Amino acid sequence: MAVNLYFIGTAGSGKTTLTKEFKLWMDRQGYQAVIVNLDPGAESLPYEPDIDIRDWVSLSAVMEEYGLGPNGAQIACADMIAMNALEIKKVMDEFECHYFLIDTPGQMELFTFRRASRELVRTLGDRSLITFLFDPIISKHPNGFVSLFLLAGSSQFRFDVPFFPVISKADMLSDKDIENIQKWGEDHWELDTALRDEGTTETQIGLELVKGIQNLGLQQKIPAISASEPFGLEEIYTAVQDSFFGGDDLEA
Ligand SMILES: Nc1nc2c(ncn2[C@@H]2O[C@H](COP(=O)(O)OP(=O)(O)OP(=O)(O)O)[C@@H](O)[C@H]2O)c(=O)[nH]1
Ligand SMILES: [Mg+2]
Repeated sequence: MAVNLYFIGTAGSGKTTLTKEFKLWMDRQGYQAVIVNLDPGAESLPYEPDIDIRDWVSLSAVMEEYGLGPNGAQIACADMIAMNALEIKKVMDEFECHYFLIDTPGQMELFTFRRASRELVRTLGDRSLITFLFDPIISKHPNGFVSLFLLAGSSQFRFDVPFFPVISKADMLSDKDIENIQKWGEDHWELDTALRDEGTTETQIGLELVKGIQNLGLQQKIPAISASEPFGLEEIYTAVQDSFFGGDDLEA
């Protein structure tokens, strides 16, 4: 049974590029991966999807047919995608592969916060893992990091599947930035101190939120990866293998 590996993150965080590069990485290791595009609004993609949601639901067609603007149409599309879940699953079952790499819509709330998406993830397979991409530019300030951490936490809360955060596009960050973000992810005292040092008017709210993060036990190591260099992609593979196969490698 294949693994369904979803890439989610805020707009422009690098989901599509990572989907493409992770597929190339898997090809190089001799593992079989199939790309599924779940973004009905994608205009051009840097990869050729093996399964493409636009064959069932297209944003531009929904806008035209129902006279909706782009946001209203995205919401309609999210529900239509879920209604087509069994059909999509049937097509996925025709492929023999180790992983399905699933690229998700730019506006992540359409995927993450729609009830239909939870059903979709369930229908598409029993072995699912979500990789949450932390945008590097937002993450490098304590304030932005707390906001993204909470977004990651609330996404995790929406799906009952293993969840694996990564700092994406880490080639855009200095070693010091990466070190800071990783410290904040693992140690709430470090984050607390960084927020106080940043000293914005929202510091008090941030400190309360950090307490929440601590109480929920959300702290964890956040590996730094880059799709363009590329580096760190094997960390995602290792997380998947640890979650589902006790850390054993796939048979190439
Ligand atoms: N430096 C750098 N740039 C990257 C990397 N990955 C993606 N990008 C760039 O970031 C921009 C957004 O990348 P996408 O892969 O389209 O991001 P996305 O999350 O799929 O975007 P939406 O679907 O529109 O939300 C593009 O200009 C990419 O070339 C990376 O690892 N490093
Ligand atoms: Mg994209």
